[in-house]
Amino acid sequence: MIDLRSDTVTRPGSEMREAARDAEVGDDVYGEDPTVNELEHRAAEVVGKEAAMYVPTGTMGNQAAVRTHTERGQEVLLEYESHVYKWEVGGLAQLSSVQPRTVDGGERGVITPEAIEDGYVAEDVHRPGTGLLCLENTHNSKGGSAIAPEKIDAAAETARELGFPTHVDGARLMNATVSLDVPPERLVREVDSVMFCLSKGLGAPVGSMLAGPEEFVERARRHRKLLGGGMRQAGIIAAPGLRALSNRERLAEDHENARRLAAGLDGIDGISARDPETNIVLIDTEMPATDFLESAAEVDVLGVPFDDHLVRLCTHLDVSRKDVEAAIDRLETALA
Ligand code: TLP
Repeated sequence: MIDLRSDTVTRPGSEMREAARDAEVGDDVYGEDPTVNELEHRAAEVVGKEAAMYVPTGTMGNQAAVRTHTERGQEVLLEYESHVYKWEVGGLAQLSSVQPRTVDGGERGVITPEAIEDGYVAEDVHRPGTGLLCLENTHNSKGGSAIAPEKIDAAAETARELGFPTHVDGARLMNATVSLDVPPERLVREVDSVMFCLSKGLGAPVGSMLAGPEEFVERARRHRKLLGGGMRQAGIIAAPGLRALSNRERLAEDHENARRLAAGLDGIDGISARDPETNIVLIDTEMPATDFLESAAEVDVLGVPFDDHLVRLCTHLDVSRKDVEAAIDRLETALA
């Protein structure tokens, strides 16, 4: 089976399993798990923020960030296909009682200063006020577009001038840094907080980090507890996370494989592949996406539907160049 559904499907290798087995642990709700503490320290360094907090999922990291940044009833500005808005079970409403105001970020999901100024709502006796700007990098629904630091800076600076903070959903931030050849701390220099996942292309079995100023992270810890994310001997899962932090450079391989996959598939009748910037390949299909995926599954290739005629394929740690070549051949045969 060549599983291209997501970069979340990777399985921990023996090094990660050994790290989990040998991890020093303590009760993390008391702040006493040395492995979690080390991971939080290292993660904060990687993104150039004062502090970081370990969370079990990216969703929890984003939702804890929204809850920590906002007050009930405020508006949150974000892209209409962003994960925080589209794929987190309406968490904005359910968990933070905020209302989203969506912005069209175009083909690559970039939110411009003009869009922020347009979407901004000043608080008064009638209006709730804008409490937060959320950006996404790479942008999943837009095919893993890697958004340049200048664009992130411009958005965050506009938000700051208007008086509200910026959070980056950087589930695949490390893919963006590798693709743009910019260090992670530069990419999030002007934003207030960032969430990034260890469990996607970096290959950890579980876990994400939420980073920002010390005071913000301390308040976010209360919301993590509220959301059920206060874990105990979490060093067992944080240890593979520490290993995952060293997997950043190898993401270039996934990007290279994605480019090869797109080029190979683009020649096939009935489908066209968009040029990938990172590890996500979007395929436009003449037939319904679900029919395409059924034919693909018959030849042991898996992907996910992103729209009626749009399929997403993801390269990752467990997909080799040989797998990519095999996927191209098999799909060509299946569609013939
Ligand atoms: N995305 C998953 C699905 O939920 C769609 C995937 O397979 O891509 N932000 C972004 C940009 C994400 O893509 C995801 C996961 C998350 C946040 C949430 O992370 P988890 O799954 O750890 O809650």
